[in-house]
Amino acid sequence: MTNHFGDVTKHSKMMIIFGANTAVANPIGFKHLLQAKDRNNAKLVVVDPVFTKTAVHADEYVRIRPGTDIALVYGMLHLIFKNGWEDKELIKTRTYGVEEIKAEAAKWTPEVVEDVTGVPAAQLEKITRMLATIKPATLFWALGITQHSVGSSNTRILAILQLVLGNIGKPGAGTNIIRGHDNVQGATDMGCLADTLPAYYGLDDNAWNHFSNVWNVEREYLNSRFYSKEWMHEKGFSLAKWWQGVLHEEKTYSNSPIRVLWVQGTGITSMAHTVKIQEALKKLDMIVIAEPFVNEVAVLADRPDGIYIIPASTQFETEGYVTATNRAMQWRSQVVKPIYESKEDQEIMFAFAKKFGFYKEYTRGMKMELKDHKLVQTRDDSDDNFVWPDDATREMSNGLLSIGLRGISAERLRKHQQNWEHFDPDTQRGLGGEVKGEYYGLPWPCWDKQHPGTSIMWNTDIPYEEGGMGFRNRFGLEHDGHSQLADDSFTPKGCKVKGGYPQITKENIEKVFNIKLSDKEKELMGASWSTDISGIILEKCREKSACCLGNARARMKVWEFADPIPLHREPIHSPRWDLVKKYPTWGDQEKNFRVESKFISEQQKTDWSKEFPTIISSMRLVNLSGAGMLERTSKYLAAITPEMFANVHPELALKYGINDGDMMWIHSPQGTKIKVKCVHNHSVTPDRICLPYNFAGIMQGVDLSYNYPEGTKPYTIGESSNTVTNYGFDINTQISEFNAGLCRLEKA
Ligand SMILES: Nc1nc2c(c(=O)[nH]1)N[C@H]1C(S)=C(S)[C@@H](COP(=O)(O)OP(=O)(O)OC[C@H]3O[C@@H](n4cnc5c(=O)[nH]c(N)nc54)[C@H](O)[C@@H]3O)O[C@H]1N2
Ligand SMILES: Nc1nc2c(c(=O)[nH]1)N[C@H]1C(S)=C(S)[C@@H](COP(=O)(O)OP(=O)(O)OC[C@H]3O[C@@H](n4cnc5c(=O)[nH]c(N)nc54)[C@H](O)[C@@H]3O)O[C@H]1N2
Ligand SMILES: [Mo]
Repeated sequence: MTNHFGDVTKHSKMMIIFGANTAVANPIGFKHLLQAKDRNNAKLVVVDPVFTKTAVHADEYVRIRPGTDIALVYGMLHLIFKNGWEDKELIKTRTYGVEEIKAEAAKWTPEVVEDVTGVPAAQLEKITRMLATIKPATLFWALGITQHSVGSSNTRILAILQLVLGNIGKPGAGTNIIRGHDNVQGATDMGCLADTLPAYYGLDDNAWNHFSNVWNVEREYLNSRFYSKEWMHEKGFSLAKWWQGVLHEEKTYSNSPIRVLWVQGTGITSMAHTVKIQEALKKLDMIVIAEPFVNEVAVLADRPDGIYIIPASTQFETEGYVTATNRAMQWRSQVVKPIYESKEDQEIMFAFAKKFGFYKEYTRGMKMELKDHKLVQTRDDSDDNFVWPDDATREMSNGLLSIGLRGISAERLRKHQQNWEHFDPDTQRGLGGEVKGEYYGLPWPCWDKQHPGTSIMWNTDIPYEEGGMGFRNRFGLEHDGHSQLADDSFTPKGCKVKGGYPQITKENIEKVFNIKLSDKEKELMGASWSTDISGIILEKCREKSACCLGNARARMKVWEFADPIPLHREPIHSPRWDLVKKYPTWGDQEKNFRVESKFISEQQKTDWSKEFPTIISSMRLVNLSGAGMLERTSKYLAAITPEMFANVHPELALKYGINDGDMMWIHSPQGTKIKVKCVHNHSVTPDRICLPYNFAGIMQGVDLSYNYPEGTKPYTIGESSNTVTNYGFDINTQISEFNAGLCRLEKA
């Protein structure tokens, strides 16, 4: 999120949601949108293929065909440029690449958009006028946007839309991506990703060297943890296709198949292709599950041995901070000590590290402190020489400069927890006492210990010391002969460097800031702001009221991507064969993370829609979460949705002779099937169905009840919708195409 929910309540006059069912998935967050309607008379537009509980509250509901948002947004941009509604000043002085966007938008007349997306031309005109003329306007998105083969292009076109309209860096505006799980923002920040080290540092030598410093372990030692040094720079297997690392059916880049799976905090049946997952689970030598609950991985595996379940305690039994959807950190206290024989997650990991002989190196980062601009080890390597979670929080502050965590500490975050009542709920600013002027939870970037946190990203109307910043300069100073820095006419408020300037490095700091470094400073300073552990660069930035990220142009064109500007491409399995030819997907990817990924060969193999005429997409249930194992063990939550089902328009269902409440088979193009209850429902049109993904325990009609250890079977089990999720992955992130695929119904 660039902004936050309180800001929406206070400032937004216009809200547009693409592909999020916030009323169900974030009921508390959604309350803020309803308040904005009440308090600011804000208008709400909801773009969704399904008439959801969120859409019920919309002033305008836009029913879009799944996977066609890029076409719709180009249609909006077409009208924006035609009517001169764009923010000309911002575009001219602070962005790059608009000409290509304009050229693409010119092709998307309302008639073409209507044909591709199903959205009537008159409605396109209406919502574009609303978004372009009511200010400030904020934009939300979630999984309806990301879970597509074009997911990353989808997210980019929405950011471009807000840039073109000047709805960025301002109260009530922004691009607000609503995150999912509790602390999912924190999990990605901490590096639970297959392609980066913590805080998005990447995997190159600079990144490894940085962490070798932060953790005080020799670079050689880090190298030695890998089969060979080259593997340090390779992306890992992603959660979406890890099973290919076991099965090696598609081309796979690893020197041996995966033999052991360690699962800690994911339900597995929540991932696409559960039949493949099941095959992989059977083939592994060993599976370890560290969980408060049994987790249906153990059930799906359908194997007599080689499964170990380690009892992990829940979040109520541990202490530390989590990061919310708006980048704010919340300190949480331990409510009870871990019960029975369960252990906190970090204790399980410490035990693992001890067993495998790297405990000393694993915990040393927590013993490092900054003294006179130098990171020094202040306690020896003996076992219990650190305080959890305080020292872990300091380790993050020492090292995770790329997202601006230098300003955080256990002490500061605890203070926020203890002073809730002193924060304004709308602006999230501390009104008095110890937290005066700070933003609740120190939303990152929180550059240094005096910084209040960044409430609204890219806000240039407030000075750096109050959370202001210009756009980041990250991709060089020039591209195709065009400067990537902001125009000289534009200076963020209070900044002592006039006009555009680059991100701050040791090499350019003297010139950009017009200062002279002492020899000592030169000796201590790291190469750039993100690796300068000494913090001297950040000190100089504070003196100049200048953000270390620079003052640059937001680029609309990502020249190193397969599509430098977002382009509409039909889903891998599209219901429109005529459009597949016109808007084909990408060529097959020989190496995507560690496996090949099929695109065009799968899309154009055959007209899939002949045999599989119905679109399939996902939804969430308010009573169940994720793979659902946790809530389905609650009698009361389970009773709300006692069995797995799919919403089907009566007209479609009756075509197959399926009555309301009948069981039916759903068949997928890859030859898998699930048996679920048919619920006649008018939220969907006759060309599409939607189904929850929160069930497991039945596979292709086979009840796996016998696999649950005694007394652990939840109150309800059912087919996992991911058994029929279609093949298809985003080209950059490898997220599965959960939200656009095809299927065929059959009466059971
Ligand atoms: N009760 C409950 N709450 C949850 C969760 C849960 O499992 N249960 N999960 C949490 C998690 S992990 C997450 S990530 C969030 C997710 O939160 P949301 O993304 O809001 O949840 P979904 O229900 O998947 O909503 C996605 C919407 O996108 C629509 N959609 C599908 N395809 C398209 C498309 O091509 N274009 C557009 N414009 N829309 C499309 C779908 O119809 C659906 O209404 O929810 C979180 N909250
Ligand atoms: N078809 C379809 N599939 C989807 C989606 C969709 O929309 N449609 N959404 C996708 C999205 S956005 C997400 S985020 C995933 C979610 O899917 P999962 O990541 O599988 O989500 P959960 O079921 O919440 O799994 C979390 C597991 O962690 C356990 N757990 C809870 N607390 C703790 C703890 O403190 N420690 C440990 N060790 N374990 C704990 C829970 O018991 C649970 O089994 O599903 C994805 N899959
Ligand atoms: Mo999620």
